[in-house]
Amino acid sequence: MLKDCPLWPKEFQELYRKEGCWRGETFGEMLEKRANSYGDCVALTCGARNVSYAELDKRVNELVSGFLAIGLKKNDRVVIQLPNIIEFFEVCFALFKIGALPVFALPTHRSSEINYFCQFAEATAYVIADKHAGFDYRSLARQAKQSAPSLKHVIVVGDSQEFVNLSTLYRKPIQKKLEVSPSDIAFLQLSGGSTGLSKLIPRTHDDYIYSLRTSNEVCGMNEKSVYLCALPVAHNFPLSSPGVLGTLYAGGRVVLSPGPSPDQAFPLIEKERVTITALVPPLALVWLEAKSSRHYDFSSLRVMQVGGAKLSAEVARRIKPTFDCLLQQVFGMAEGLVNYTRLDDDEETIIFTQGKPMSPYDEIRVVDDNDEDIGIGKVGHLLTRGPYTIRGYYKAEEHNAKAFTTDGFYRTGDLVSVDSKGYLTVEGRDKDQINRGGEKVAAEEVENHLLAHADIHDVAIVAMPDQYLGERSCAFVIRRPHSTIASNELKSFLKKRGLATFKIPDRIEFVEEFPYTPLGKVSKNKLRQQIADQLMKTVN
Ligand code: J2J
Repeated sequence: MLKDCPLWPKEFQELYRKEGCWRGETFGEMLEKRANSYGDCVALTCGARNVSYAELDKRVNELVSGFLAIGLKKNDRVVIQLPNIIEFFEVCFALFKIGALPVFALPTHRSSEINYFCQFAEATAYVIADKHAGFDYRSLARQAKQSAPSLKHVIVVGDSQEFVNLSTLYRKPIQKKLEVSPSDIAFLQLSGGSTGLSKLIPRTHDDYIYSLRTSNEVCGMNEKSVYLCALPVAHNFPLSSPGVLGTLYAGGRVVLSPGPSPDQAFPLIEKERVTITALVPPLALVWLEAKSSRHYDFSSLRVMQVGGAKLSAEVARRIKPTFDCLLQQVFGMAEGLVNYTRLDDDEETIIFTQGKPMSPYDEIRVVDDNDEDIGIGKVGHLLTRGPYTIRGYYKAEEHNAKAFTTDGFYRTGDLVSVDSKGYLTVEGRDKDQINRGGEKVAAEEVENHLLAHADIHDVAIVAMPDQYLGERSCAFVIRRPHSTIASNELKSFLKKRGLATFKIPDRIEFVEEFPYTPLGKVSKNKLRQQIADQLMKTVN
C-alpha cells in the first residue's frame, strides 16, 4: 500500500463492505471480466480505429510485460499526460494491473506543473504523446528529467527521439502473479487546488469502482451505451461520472474525440450513434450556438451532461429543445462526492439545481462558519464523507488537518443550499480558487509565481465575472516603487516560468494598495466587487 495516504477508519471500511459498496474488485479484474463477457464488442473508437474488449485486454497484458521488463513495479508513480487516444487506456490499465499508480496530468499542463508532479510524487516514469495540438511534449520531458531525479523513463506515443517508444513495450505476456488488492490506491488524481500547488488525491480500486457502478445506475448506462469523450479524458468528470471508465464498466463503447469543438464532436455523434456525452458550461453554450448552422443527426443522443462549473438556468433551459435530449447537471469533485440530477426529474429540478448525491451512503452537511448545521434552504459550507470520498490527500498532513474535520468530513470549499428533497444548489465558493468554465485555478499558486518577479511588491488574484466562461481571473498587482512593468510583460514572465496558459491571469490591474478586512487580511471580496463594478461600467 502506498504510504502517506489517509484512508477510512476500520469501522467505515467494514460498513462499506458489508453494505456492498466495495465489492473487492480491481480495475485489472474488471477489464478481464469485460473481455470475457463482451470480447468481440468494441470498447474504444478513435478515428478509424476500433478496439474490442478482447483486444484491449490483450494489448494491456502485452504492455504489462513491457512495463515489468523496464523495471516498473507496484506503487511506482507514473505521470501520464496524454490526449484522448486509445493508448491512454492501454497504459492506465497496464499500470493498474501492475499496481503502479498513474498520476493524471492534463494536456494543457506545462513544465511548472509537470516538474512539480514528477518531483512531488517521486515519479519513476512519465508518459506523453510526441506532439499534440501544436505542442511538443518531449521538451517538457527533457525539463522534467532535469528537475526530478526519480524519473527513470520517459515513454512516448509516436516519434520518441531519445526516449522510449511505447510501441516497443508491447511484449509477449508473461505468467507472473501480480498482487493488487482492491483496497490499494489505484491512481492519484489532481485536485483543483486552492492553497499553493495542486494536491494529489489517492483513489482506491474499491472506492472508484463503486463510484462508477453507482454513476452507471443513475445515468442508465448499459452495454448499448455509446459515450462521447469530448473533454480531456484524464479529468475526473469524463473519466468517471460515469465517463469513459463507467462506460467500460457497463460494457458499452467509448468514442474518443480529439477535442470538444462542434466541428470535431458533431460528426462523431452522427456517425457513431452517440447516446451520452459530457460538457462544461461554456462548451454547452458553444454547442447550442453551433447546432442551428450544422445539420448533423443527433437522434441517438439521450443525455447531455453538464458540470464542472455552474450552469446558468438560461443556458440549461435551451438544452432539451435544441438537442432533443435530456439535460443532466453534474456537480462533482475529484476528491469524491458526485451529485446528479436524475434523468426522470421534473424540468425545474433539472434546470435550477445541481442534483443530489448519487449514493445513499453519501453524508452531506451544510454548516455555518462555526461548523454548526444550518437548515434547509440556507446557504452554507458543504461538508461530505462517504464510500468514495477521500479521507485525506497524499503526503499532505498539515493541509489535511484543515481540509477535513476531525470526524473525516471533507470541506469541499463550496457554498450550497439544500432543498427539502435533498437537491443541492451551488451558490458560491469559499475556497481561494477561480473556476474558469470548469478549469480550476488556485489563486495562491499563480500569486506565488508573480511574487517571484523582482518588480512586484504584492499581488492578489480574484475571479471576475465573464459572460462566456462564467469567471475569468484578475490579478491586482502592487508594483515596487519606480517600476513601470506592464501587463503583457508579466504574462510572458508567467509563460516563461512554464505555467499552463489557463492559469495566466486574464486581466492585470495595477493598484497602489489593497483593501483589508478588519482582521488585517487582504479583502478579496472587496477586490472581486471592485473589478465586477468596473466591468459593469465598461459594459454600460
Ligand atoms: C458548480 N460548481 C461545480 C457544478 C463542479 C463530475 C463533475 C465535475 C467534476 C469536477 C468532477 C460543478 N456547478 N455543476 O470531478 O466527477 C466545482 C466545485 C467543485 C469543483 C471540483 C466530477 N461541478 N463544480 O469539476 O475536482 O467547486 O471536479 O468543488 O475539477 O468544481 O472540481 P474538479
